[in-house]
Amino acid sequence: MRQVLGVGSAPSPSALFPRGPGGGVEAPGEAAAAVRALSARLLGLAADPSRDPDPSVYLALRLAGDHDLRGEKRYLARLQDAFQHRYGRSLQAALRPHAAPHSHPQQDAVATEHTTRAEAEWPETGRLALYLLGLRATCPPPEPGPQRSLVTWLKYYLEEDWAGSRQHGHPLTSYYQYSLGVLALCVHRKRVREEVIRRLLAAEHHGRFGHAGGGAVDTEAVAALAFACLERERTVGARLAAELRAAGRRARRRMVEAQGPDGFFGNVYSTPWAMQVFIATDACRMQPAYGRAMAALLENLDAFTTAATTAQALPALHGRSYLDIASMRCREEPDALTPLSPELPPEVPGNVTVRLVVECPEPRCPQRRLYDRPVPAPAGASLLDVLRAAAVRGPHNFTFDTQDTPQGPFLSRVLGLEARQQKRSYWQLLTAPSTSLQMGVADYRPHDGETLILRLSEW
Ligand code: B12
Repeated sequence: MRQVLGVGSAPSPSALFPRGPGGGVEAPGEAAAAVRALSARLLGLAADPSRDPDPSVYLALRLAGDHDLRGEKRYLARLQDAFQHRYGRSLQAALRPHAAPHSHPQQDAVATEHTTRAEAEWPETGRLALYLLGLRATCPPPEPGPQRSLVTWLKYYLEEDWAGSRQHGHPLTSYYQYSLGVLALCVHRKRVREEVIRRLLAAEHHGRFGHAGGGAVDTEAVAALAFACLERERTVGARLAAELRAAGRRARRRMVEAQGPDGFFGNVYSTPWAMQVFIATDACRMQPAYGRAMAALLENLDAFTTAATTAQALPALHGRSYLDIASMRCREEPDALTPLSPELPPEVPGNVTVRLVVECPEPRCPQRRLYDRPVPAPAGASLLDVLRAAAVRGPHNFTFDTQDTPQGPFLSRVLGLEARQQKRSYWQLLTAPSTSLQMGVADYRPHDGETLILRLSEW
């Protein structure tokens, strides 16, 4: 045992895994062992130096029941390296005209003459918010000095997002990132402007969290966590606090109504976020839907194969929410977790043939269907392998590009057509006739005879 940060006393297994009326929950001992193994696998992924450090991974390690304190320290150092390099400079210096390479010229009258918003740096509200949440979960707490400039940057990004939402009807990033920004400032006990909060309340009220790529439950849940934090930290007046409480209640009600027969709130990946809302608002024991969701999650732990999805699932599986970070104290914690190496997918003999279709709607593409070919690939291949196979196959000239993100490779360009964040277009992945995939290109493994559609969509 060493001095680290703890979140009150560890919840008992029966509190973590309550039995819903649907029953079917594993014995708490078995479930706890499975969750511990998932934490050990994430630790194994975190130890791989070829992966960029991701603040969500650090948060999941910090919110777990058991730790590898030296491993966590190493991971924090890698994170600090990445973020301090980027945000170590003061915002004022970066806003000075021509303060290239990472200036925010749109904020400066002189610079605006020379630079359009499209050229300017895009806010990183979500990533910075997650990093600040991670720093708050560190023990002993890091120096306050550098943190101040990070908070200033986050406030600035949130203002950019807020201004964007007034101008375009949605934040420049997304309501998911906007909510993370509000949550992180709240956990750091920094005041958030009432208008910024009200924008999020209005989006909740008017049901603006959904988009074609799914993710509505995830966004709704992060917003509800932000509301719960603001209310709990008492940084807002009584009237706003009452509105936030009501919004939180509505969000929980919608989640319960949206729970499918499979027990998930949305899908398997959004369910842990929704569960965090019940944990943060102390509503788990009262709510049979929570027990059903936990049971469903425990039965589907093998869905969590990537570091990003595992990191998002673990806090709820440990009975914790991001709000717990606000009340963390340095205390003794177990230090016996050892990393598990990631399992390689089993080799499958034989071949499959997948039909690959590329669609781009009018008016951008009068032709609509740009590609439609069978592509042979080894059995067990990922969609990314299929795209690679199509690209080397000629003579039909299939081309594509991906961008690395913490969630894995994001398909950004197909047949020379680029999806643009600023225009809110993206290459949607579907299986015929029209089911949107719940995984990215690197993780989805198509079966023989399946038709996969890459469709340029808007969200
Ligand atoms: C907003 C969002 C989107 C937006 C992102 C654009 C934007 N500018 O914000 C759009 C609509 C484009 C999108 C697309 C997709 N998404 Co999405 N998305 C989200 C959401 C709600 C928030 C992501 C975020 O902002 N995170 C915070 C920032 C700080 O973290 P980040 O990692 O830097 O975020 C970037 C990447 O994650 C990337 N991204 C977003 N989604 C996905 C999905 C994959 C597979 C990859 C590799 C990258 C990626 O865009 C983010 C913003 O730049 C998450 C919810 C969640 N629980 O994470 C789902 C989520 C990540 N998406 C998901 C999915 C399945 C997809 C799609 C594959 C859907 C589809 N069938 O086409 C596509 C990606 C296809 C492709 N071209 O490769 C799943 C991933 C599950 C998994 N197994 O990994 C999630 C978890 C939703 C869910 N509950 O199912 N998404």
